[in-house]
Amino acid sequence: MYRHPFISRKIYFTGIILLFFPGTSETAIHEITEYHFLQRKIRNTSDIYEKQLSYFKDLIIIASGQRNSVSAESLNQIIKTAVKMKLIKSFTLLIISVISCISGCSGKGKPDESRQSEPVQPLITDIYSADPSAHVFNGKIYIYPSHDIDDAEVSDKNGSQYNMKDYHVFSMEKMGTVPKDHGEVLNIKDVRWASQFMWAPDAAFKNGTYYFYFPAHDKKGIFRIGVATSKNPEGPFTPEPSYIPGSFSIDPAVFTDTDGTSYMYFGGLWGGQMEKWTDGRFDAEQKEPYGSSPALGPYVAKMSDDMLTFASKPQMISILDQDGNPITGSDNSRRFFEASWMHKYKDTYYFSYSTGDTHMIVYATSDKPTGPFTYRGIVLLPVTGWTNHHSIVEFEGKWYLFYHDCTLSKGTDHLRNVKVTELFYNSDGTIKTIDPI
Ligand code: FUB
Repeated sequence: MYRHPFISRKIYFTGIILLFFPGTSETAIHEITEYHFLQRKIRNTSDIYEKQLSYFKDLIIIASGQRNSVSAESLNQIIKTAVKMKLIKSFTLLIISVISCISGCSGKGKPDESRQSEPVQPLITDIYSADPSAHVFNGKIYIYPSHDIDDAEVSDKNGSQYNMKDYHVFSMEKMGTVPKDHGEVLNIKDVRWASQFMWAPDAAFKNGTYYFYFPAHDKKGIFRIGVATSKNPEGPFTPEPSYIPGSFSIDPAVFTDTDGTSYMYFGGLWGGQMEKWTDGRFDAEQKEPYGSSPALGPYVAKMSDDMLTFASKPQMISILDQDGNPITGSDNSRRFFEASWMHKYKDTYYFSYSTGDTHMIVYATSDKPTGPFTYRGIVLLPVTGWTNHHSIVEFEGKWYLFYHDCTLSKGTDHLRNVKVTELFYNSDGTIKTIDPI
């Protein structure tokens, strides 16, 4: 391709982006050019295919987020076609640009995205906080987040840098007010069975008691899920002497259906260890399926009436594509990774989750709480930081997405802050994708 000798590569590249994306913001241009140059750097490494594929997906997400013109389904179609055609090298941006432009210019883009007009500010600022599980109890919003700390001796793919040791609870009387920090409600030193890593928690209410669910490593370094109780939603919580029998992995989310039955959804790959469990046995060497094999998890179990144990053996939930085929292990932009959440909207069950290494919150729906679920689209595009984790709650007639990013720490992955933004549905029940800018 001809390039004027006096124009630097970055300016030249920026020019191409602006040509195809006239409205693209400075930040997006920066991100896209960074990805472009990163891709050039990795060209000589041995796992070039994997890296380029993941680069390609990220690039499409950024481009579509900016253009508001490519739906979730077409994203996956583009990825599949590009992979088949091996078009994942030098012309990626051009391809994306042309597809996005044609789709946008012809007005075929779906009105399924809600763009924030200005950046959402961190909601909790007195401590670092993440993985917010929000619930409405007694007419107030209660937030049960992880409490991030800067105690990272090691930083690795298994998330050893997320070395959290306690939990705080927050409440808000009204949306738009500063959440009240109720202080520490549970500390790892008071949990007999746990050794480290107090990750994403959740809470539930039944028969006059509040239940606080949390994952942590047991003394053997295996993730289990514990429960602690209180008479008040703001805690403090008293832990049970042992973890929930039969529990494993991370990110519990407890949903109580309109008939009063409660279910726990849970699981997470890599550091979350879900792939290491087969038939109730832990095997440290097990890896998640790749290629065309169905992806793993999440798991669901019915809770007993006292909410302290599972009333049924955890079952793996199926997440299917629009044709009824299971989402596959290599479909990284749609397969389950971690961060389960369940909510019900107009009699439909919405299971939402993080795609992990593609950094999105996506969702699938069903007419039953245990599935099978059909993949429907993206709830939240990637935020600043590696992890993406959320909850969805209705409060005073509006729906809200609680999530986190790394704004306060200026991008440190394990020092996150909770945010909230309104969530909207389309008339067909699909969720408008949120672009966090
Ligand atoms: O906060 C630790 C872990 O990071 C959570 O359990 C995951 O969902 C991810 O957000």
